[in-house]
Amino acid sequence: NFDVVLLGEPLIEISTTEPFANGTSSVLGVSGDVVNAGAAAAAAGASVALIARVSNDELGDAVCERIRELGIDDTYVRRVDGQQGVYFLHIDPKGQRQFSYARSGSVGSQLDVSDVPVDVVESAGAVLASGITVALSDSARRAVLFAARKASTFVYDPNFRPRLTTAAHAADFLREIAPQCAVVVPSAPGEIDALLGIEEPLAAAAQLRDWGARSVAVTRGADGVTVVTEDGVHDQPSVPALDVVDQTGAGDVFAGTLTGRLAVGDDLVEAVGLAASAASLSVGGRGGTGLIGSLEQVRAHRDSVTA
Ligand code: KDG
Repeated sequence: NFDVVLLGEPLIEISTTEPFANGTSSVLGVSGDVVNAGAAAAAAGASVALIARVSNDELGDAVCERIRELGIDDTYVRRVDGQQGVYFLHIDPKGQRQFSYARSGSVGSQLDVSDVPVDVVESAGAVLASGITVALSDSARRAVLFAARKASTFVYDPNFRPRLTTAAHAADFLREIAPQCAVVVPSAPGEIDALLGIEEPLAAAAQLRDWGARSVAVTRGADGVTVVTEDGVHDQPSVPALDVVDQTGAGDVFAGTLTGRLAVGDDLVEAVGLAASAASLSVGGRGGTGLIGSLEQVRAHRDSVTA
């Protein structure tokens, strides 16, 4: 049994601090929201397995090696012939980011229900997926819905990417999946506005709970996290970052830490506190998995900045 099971597409990450141009030098990494989140869940003390498709070539070998190094079990990563998904990331000196994808038709986007081992999903402490996976293809969307229905605790991060899907599609799916969700982790103000037409975190949480989600944790950047459960509202203050190198993956680290801690028995408020600290630490490293703090580091960071 795994504490956490994730579904999604691992990506090769090519990052550069110079504008995209002929001759620009770059660093090759392995990322993708699901890898960032899985790494954070593993670092938070959970056993983690990934359900995905990765190319059956040298790039795929590098992806699998890195996944294992991050503490993620790759037993359910299928190696298939075809093209490995890639994304390009430009980080400018002000921390602004530009993404460009080379992933349409990739092997990862062809994830489908046949990739989902029912017993592994049913026995997992928690299952996590994001709107990025849903946006990849119809078959990937069906795989997420299937896994959510089998999971005892399902966490969903809308992770809206206008380059991958429309707000209307993402919003329709959010409504469809809400009744399966133990926790939804949207971000404010941009994402809740785009998907729900609501800018106010409490109103957005109320809408999602109305659609059937059990709890909602709305992340609000430097303003903290608004957590709404059947027991009421909790305002989690933000954990200030000491060093901002690259914000890529901070949301994924939040979702992964939260899911990992829920799966090992924390309550939602405790899990959210650690998740906020892990996300704040993560922006100190370059790329999606550049700085994934251990549980000790995450606890120490939370205690040092909130003391
Ligand atoms: O959140 C960071 C992700 O955007 C990055 O890892 C790339 O998975 C990625 C995506 O699909 O945008």
